[in-house]
Amino acid sequence: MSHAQDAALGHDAGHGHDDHHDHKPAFFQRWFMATNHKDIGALYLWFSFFMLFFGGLLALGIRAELWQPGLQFWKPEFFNQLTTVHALVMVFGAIMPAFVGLANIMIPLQIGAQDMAFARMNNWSFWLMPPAALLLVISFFMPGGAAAGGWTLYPPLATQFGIGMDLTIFAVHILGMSSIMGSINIIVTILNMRAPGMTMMKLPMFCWTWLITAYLLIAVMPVLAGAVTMLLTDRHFGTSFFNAAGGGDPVLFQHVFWFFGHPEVYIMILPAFGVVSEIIPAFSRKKLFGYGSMVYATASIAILSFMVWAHHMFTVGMPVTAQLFFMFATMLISVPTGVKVFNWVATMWRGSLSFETPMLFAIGFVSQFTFGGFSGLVLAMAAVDINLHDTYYVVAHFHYVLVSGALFSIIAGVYYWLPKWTGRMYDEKLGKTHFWLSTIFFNITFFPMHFLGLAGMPRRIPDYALQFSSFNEIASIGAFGFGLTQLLFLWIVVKVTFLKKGEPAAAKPWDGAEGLEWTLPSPAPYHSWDVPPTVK
Ligand code: HEM
Ligand SMILES: [Cu+2]
Repeated sequence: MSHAQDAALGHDAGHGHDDHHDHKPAFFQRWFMATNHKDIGALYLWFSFFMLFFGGLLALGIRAELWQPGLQFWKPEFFNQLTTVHALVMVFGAIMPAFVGLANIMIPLQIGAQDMAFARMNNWSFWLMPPAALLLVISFFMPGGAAAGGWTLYPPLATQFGIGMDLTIFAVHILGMSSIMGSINIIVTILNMRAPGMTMMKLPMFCWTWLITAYLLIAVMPVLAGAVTMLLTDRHFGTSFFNAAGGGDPVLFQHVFWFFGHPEVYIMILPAFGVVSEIIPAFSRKKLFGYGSMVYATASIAILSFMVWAHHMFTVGMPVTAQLFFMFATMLISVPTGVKVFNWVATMWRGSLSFETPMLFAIGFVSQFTFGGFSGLVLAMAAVDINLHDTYYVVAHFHYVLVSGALFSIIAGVYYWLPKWTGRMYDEKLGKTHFWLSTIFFNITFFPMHFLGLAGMPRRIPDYALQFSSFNEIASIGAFGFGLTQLLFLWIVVKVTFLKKGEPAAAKPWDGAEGLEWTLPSPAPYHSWDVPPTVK
């Protein structure tokens, strides 16, 4: 049958896709010149998986050193490089690209579009990432080593550091370009390429959260680019933005950085909200409670995130009125966040719940992310933060948000949509084992850090006083357990993706799932929607 005939007749989701119809480009074209949204999404996801393991290895380097007081493995300056590159790799290499990968695969499937709006730019967005990652990795081998000022790159250290800092600045520029192009693609796709009948208020929650996130990215990535460019000119071109000796001010850097940095943490959590808002209704067999309020809450969080940056700077010596403003503005974010948590719980309320792996990770997300939110609320209180600033309490707080928050939701999304991507069901027993081991080891790693912080252990140090020993030992055991557990995840994914083991998946493997993506066969055909669906 010719393409024209096929299109004229239309074809329903049930009929088989013969090779001629579903033809894919040859290997090199397919993977190195990719324009297909699902292929690019897969590249993003595998890239981020690889970076997760690399960043994880660096974290284990940190936890190995902190196993005991005293210096065991690393020189202090190398320890600082480990924390810095671990964080940069996790934030820019693992979490953000994983969400972009999910967006690439799922947004066209969910809105009934054939592909992303700018398919070739999409290829460029992806292929900027590996060279940027390479810059971060090779910076370890430069004289002076990799950047060591923490992921915040604060001056004066960042202006005085060796050439590794220049490579880091370059990497940040490239990653920012990639993010902005990816965001433009997502915004244009969602606004212009929805299937007939899909009004904005029928948009799946995952698309809504990504649309809002994309605007955040476009707003703040240039701010980060500006901050690191000013660092670069201070370092090499005789300016003194941040150099007190030349009339500059290091605190200016903190303002510019955190005007980017705080929204950045919402960039890593809003898409997570979207993923769990898809999964919880599916496994509760109910519609998402309060869809409209979820949309408005997400938008409110995004807007408020621009007004709270100085809660990272309570200790720089700001006027008490400014402290009060930033304290209350920060606390205000708990209102829309509370709306979201309430709605997830209300969705589960009296639902017919079942606890397959995606649901376990989604519930793990809601409970532990909420816990991380509460410790954030504690830090929002200026008077308390002055005591807890730069202690392990902060490290505990942000890992509850980033690991049991962002990372758990990504894992939940991978399990939820894996049957749609591969056409096979993953091993449910192994999936559940993965969930329980991850949850247990995660809490063993990061829960004791609250106590360490409250007792005064500073962050970013390779050595500590004797009284912190036992909790550090527990945290290190947990970290190695968590790392090993993720190898199980790798195995589960490899099994269905490459070894093609597992039951064939139905078009809609989860009976409570809703959305256009489930009307396509599993695996989804190479060209997503030859005939646009109509949404009633
Ligand atoms: C998966 C997502 C993760 C993200 C996004 C993430 C992010 C971060 C960030 C932003 C920092 C701050 C570094 C700095 O202050 O300069 C950091 C530090 C750290 N992370 Fe992670 N991390 C992740 C996973 C892990 C895991 C699984 C472990 C377990 C071993 C871990 C252990 C640490 C440690 C020990 C520090 C050092 C804290 C310090 O003293 O500054 N991280 N991470
Ligand atoms: Cu913040």
